[in-house]
Amino acid sequence: MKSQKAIRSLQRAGGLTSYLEERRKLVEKALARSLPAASVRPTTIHKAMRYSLLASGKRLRPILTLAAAEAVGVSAKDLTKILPAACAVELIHTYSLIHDDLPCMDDDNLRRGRPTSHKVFGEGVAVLAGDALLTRAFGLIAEIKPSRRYPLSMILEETATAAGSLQLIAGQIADLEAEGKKPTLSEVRFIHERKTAAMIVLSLRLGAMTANATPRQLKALTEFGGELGLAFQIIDDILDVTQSSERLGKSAGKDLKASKATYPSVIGLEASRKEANRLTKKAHAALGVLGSGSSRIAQIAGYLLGRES
Ligand code: GRG
Repeated sequence: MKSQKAIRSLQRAGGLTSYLEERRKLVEKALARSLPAASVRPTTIHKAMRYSLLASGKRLRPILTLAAAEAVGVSAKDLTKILPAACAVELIHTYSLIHDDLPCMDDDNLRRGRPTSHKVFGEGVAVLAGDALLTRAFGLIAEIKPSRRYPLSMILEETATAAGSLQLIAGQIADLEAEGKKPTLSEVRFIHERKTAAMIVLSLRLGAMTANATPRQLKALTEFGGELGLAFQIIDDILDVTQSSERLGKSAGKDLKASKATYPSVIGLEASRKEANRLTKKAHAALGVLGSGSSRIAQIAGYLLGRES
């Protein structure tokens, strides 16, 4: 695997750091506009929604939505039309984090460097803030101006499937049921593909579909997302073991304590690193048909492999 130093110099060379920062700012502004102001009644729910959504997330998913659109030809100045889709995936992701942190699920105190929603607002409000973010996400989907090839009904159906009982919730329930057991590698993979990769695939597909990608381009980005999503979760598993809570902005070492289904617990740290590396290479290979348009998205995959938080 490339050294951290080599990865960082690669990023600097390609201007990835400033690209990510610019896209993050664009997303942050759109997210702030996507919800009612904290002063709108009932203020508690809007404060709670904004508290979790506007905390310091990496914004990986919405950035991937924008980057997928760029990879199939949308120019930087036209990205505003992709923002409703980008924000929708971030709202769904944030809802899932709030609910995952609840005492009846992972029971966590720290998220995005802050006390979790239920610690600040109480469990009832945290449940409702998650519900309201998920619901608002579908409101944002309705704001998408669909492209010629992909009607809004298709975008809606894909979003509902990725967030529903066959994908995100399937992964979460399998994760809950695997706790304290000794899952096989294929069971861990089942969880990771649904809990994490499905939302990453959705992020890319929404960007590509809104940008009228050709079927070949959409297929390539879908394959890329599947490999990247799994690699991303394996890295997340590794960081849980190797990094501090301070660095991650969430409780580190929890997977081991809660006997969670993770790659390191099944195949060990070194084999997990190798697997994340292998999947990232496969992800890069999937981008072949996109040509030079995909260079940014390929860089993002390399960056995620080398991330430390
Ligand atoms: C409650 C329906 C439901 C699902 C929960 C999101 C989730 C599923 C569980 C949270 C714990 C976890 C390990 C999820 C896998 C996805 C993941 C790595 C989330 C963290 O994503 P980042 O690192 O977080 O992109 P930020 O805060 O930067 O957005």
